[in-house]
Amino acid sequence: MKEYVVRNKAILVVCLFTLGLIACNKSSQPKVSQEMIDKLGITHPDHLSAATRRALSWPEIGNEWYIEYGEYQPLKGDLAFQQGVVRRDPSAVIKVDGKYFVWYTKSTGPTQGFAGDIHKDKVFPWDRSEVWFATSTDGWTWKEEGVAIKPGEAGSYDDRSVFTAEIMAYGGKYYLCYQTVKSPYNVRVKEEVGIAWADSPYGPWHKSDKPILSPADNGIWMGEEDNRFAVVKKGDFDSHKTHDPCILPYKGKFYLYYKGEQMGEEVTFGGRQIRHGVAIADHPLGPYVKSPYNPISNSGHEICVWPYRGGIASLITTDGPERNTLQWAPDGVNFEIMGAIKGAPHAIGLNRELTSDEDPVAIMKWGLTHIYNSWHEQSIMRFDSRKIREHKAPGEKGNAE
Ligand code: AAL
Repeated sequence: MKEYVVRNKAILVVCLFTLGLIACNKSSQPKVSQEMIDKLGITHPDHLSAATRRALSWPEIGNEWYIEYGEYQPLKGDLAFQQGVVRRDPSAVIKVDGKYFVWYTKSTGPTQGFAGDIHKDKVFPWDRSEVWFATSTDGWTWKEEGVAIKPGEAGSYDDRSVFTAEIMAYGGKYYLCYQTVKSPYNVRVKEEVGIAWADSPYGPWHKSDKPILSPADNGIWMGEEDNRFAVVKKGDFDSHKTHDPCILPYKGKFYLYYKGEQMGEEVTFGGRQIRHGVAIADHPLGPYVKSPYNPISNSGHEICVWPYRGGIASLITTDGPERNTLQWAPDGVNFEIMGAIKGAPHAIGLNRELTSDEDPVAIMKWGLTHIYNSWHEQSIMRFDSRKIREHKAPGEKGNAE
């Protein structure tokens, strides 16, 4: 009798184990509808590859976030390429009283790097720069209007260079945020964000007397040599530099999106270790408080964000495993990949007039970008894009849509 009970117990255990395995297997096997089997062309629904499992977990198979950029076109008038001049990092384009406005980094003279005398030289194309602005009636021919923001007095936080500006028109006022560097511009210098405001896009601009955003202060350099890769502790994703600021009014607050650079930066996934963060304020001028969810991207470079359907969309370029994707965060913080692109213009200045809740990428129809003509000269160009609608041989009938 005892033996019988033991044997039965053993059988029961084996049965439960087997059932468990089947249940486990079943639960990790996504339920596949006949419609999906047909749409995705799955041959054996009981043998799903890792790629097919991923495809089945996509929220929906759509095409609306997919675009292709055309060849960049040179601008005309004062923003056409000019020898010996750097014009780069265009802000968003905004329209005021029938005229387009853009702000950008401007500097002149050769870029000498860090090998010489950093107290005299221009170390980067954006060193010893000012923020200038231009206007246009058609977005092609531009008139340079003059300087908007100059570096501050010696000793101030922005005494060396001001650059990479973004514009926000809000409540009848204009806000320019931009990167700042304090002298001397060495490799380890920490870069901050400044802001200025005006009643008219023509200025005059009032600058804040202190930065509105600074790098996290929790990395530790190793040694005294001016070397940004040598660290005892790397610190937060933005422990070295806060770059590419862009403020959007959002949910009754102001969201300052930015790119972080980290002390002891590594090369990962074939690119620089670059991630984005956001800092939030109740007033356009701050104080801005960094989100506890930072970093909010694992890839990217220059910030390119726009409102879409109650959330914020973001173009992620250049660095990290998710480069060349379009992402969307319904809450402005938690971004998911919505689409991928073959390649993207750098440092995009979005045409805010094209913002649409109907079409997530309408804003990409045209805008501004920059190219490197050389290390010493850069110029602003115009980009355009189109949706990928069909793939047909010449003369082929039918429509994929
Ligand atoms: C750009 C931007 C910032 C950097 C430099 C000028 O790509 O990320 O603006 O500081 O390069």
